[in-house]
Amino acid sequence: MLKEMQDALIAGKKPEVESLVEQALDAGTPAGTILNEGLIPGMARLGVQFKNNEVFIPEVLVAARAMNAGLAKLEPHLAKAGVKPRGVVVIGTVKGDLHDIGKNLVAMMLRGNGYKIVDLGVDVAPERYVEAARANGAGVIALSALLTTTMVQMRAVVEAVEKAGLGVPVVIGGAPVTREYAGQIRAQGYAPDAASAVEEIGRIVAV
Ligand code: B12
Repeated sequence: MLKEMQDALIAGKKPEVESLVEQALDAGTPAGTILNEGLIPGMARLGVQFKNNEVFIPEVLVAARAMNAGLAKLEPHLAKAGVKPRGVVVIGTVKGDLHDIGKNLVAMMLRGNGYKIVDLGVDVAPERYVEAARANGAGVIALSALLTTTMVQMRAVVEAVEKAGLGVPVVIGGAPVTREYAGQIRAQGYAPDAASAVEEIGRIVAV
């Protein structure tokens, strides 16, 4: 069923992805397995095809919609029951960047672990992070970037936060981003995937 889910995802068949996720849940498959062995490998396979020019932006967009719909079905099952509120995280994809699947996944995992999420969406300018963090009393600002050309925007956000004297830690992630880069731009945290994002943010807010 998970292989079928990958194929449906790659083909951008949103209703089929949704129904396969539901079927897998009904059959007792853990939400984490559906995510890590169904949806994410499907997106990874599509990524290879995209890189090799076997599929193009329209197909990838349709697949991304199917992915987000599948994630939405999984969300209640990824959430842990009875977790206490653990603070506010302002999250968004940086300016110039429209990739939102990884950001949505991180937001979802954080929500499932008791954080209140203020999701600013994609293409978010530095000052909007600052405003939202201030307005919502955020404990962390989380930034996503998927392009080598937009990851430089992360530095602009760190600088805007410093300039505003907010004192809110910034955590970054996304495929081209590394811990080393986080150090270079004075971001306080980095994580390579959504599960470690929860750990990293937990570590930072506990300090
Ligand atoms: C889907 C996709 C698109 C879709 C996005 C749809 C959407 N709603 O998101 C569309 C079609 C719009 C798109 C467009 C483009 N894309 Co694109 N896209 C992808 C693709 C295939 C998958 C990305 C994805 O969703 N992965 C799945 C998620 C789950 O993984 P993830 O995002 O990495 O997130 C995980 C971690 O990184 C981390 N994480 C992510 N964010 C955060 C944040 C925090 C705080 C933390 C802690 C962790 C964290 O946790 C996540 C979960 O584990 C990748 C290929 C790839 N292999 O990554 C190319 C890719 C990212 N795109 C690429 C390119 C070049 C483009 C375009 C420039 C193409 C063009 N010529 O126009 C445009 C740019 C548009 C723009 N301005 O943003 C390149 C980037 C190359 C580079 N290094 O700069 C890639 C790598 C493809 C390639 N090999 O060429 N793309």
